[in-house]
Amino acid sequence: MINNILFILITVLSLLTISRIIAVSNLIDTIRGRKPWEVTLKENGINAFLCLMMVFFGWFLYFYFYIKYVRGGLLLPEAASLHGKDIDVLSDVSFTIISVAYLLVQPFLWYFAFRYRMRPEGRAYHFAHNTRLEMVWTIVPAIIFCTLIFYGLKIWIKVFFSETEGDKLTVELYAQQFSWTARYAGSDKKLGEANYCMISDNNQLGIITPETIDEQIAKIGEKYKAVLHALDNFPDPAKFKELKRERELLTHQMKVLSDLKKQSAQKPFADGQDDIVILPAVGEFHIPVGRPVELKMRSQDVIHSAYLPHFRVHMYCSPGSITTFTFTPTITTQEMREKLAKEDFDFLLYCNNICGSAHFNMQMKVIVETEEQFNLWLSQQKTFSASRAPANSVPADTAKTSAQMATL
Ligand SMILES: [Cu+2]
Repeated sequence: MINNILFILITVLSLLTISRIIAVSNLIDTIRGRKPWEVTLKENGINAFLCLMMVFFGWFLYFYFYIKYVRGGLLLPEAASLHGKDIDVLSDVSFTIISVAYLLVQPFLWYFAFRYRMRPEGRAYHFAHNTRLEMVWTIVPAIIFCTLIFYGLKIWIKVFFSETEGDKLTVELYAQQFSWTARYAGSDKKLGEANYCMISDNNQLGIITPETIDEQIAKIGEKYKAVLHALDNFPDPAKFKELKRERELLTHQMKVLSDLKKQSAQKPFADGQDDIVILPAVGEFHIPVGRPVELKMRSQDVIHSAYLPHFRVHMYCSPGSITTFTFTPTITTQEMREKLAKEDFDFLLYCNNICGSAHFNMQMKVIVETEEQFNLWLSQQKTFSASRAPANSVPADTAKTSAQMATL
């Protein structure tokens, strides 16, 4: 806070100082009998020389950053997915065209500013327009940009719409402040449905199964009763509003749960029972090499962004919708460790959208391994139903509470 105030103060004082210096120099010009807007030939010469120097300054900056970042390997790491190579070629082509245009065009820009500076012998030639010249500088960049856009579009279509060969693996990535949870479909190869009203301490993803519906109705019913009790016992006015708001939210939640309960009479909600949930505490999720992996992304709270730089995967995770990205890993973690001669190397999943105070630490390891290793790892994980603590016995009045809520 103090730093911010100091920064604002220094900026304001600096601006005031500059405006005073300009006022004083104008005053000196007036005393010397010179108009403030008059520019001498000497000043013009200095400006023109500085313009010429900008050519070398621009080139120096370009090559300095090129050596530091591009040659220094500070850009994207080696691509470890099938489509990653295409993305890299697209990026290299764009970068080359931009570099050539910059290195060739900007010297002309600054040179002309220098060449045609004001001089006593010279008088500017009035040059209104030249149709041929204007057509050239419109059509040439248009062709280059259209080529780049269509080339990019072609790769984008290939990445998002190409038919994935073979049996793809679906993994759900669930983002929340500030961790990732992964979920795999069980032997039925179907991810169970989920709903935010079903989220509880032992069902972080809100997976819907007949058991979780009953358990959640019981839990919310208890909470609702506690809030009603607190409201009936004349809480202090400050808390009254808060309690009323909570009652509203619980009523809504109970209504959603009652609807789910009604739906469960028609459909079994059985897909989620054998799902495998990898909680944030595990810190890593596994995928097989050479097999298409379909990521289905959800968010619990704010907009996050799943970023897997080695696989050239980047996709927003927004609350209320599911986003997907399919890619095929081509290098296992072990192979990459050997390539880089780094025993502790790991592929990482990051959050690439500033989502709060611990955003910087929102990451999870991705272990890429052979199909056999992956199948072995998956077979060692517990299913959703098995991993939950023994369900609390559902109170006898659950059905009654649910029926009461349904009428609200
Ligand atoms: Cu995030």
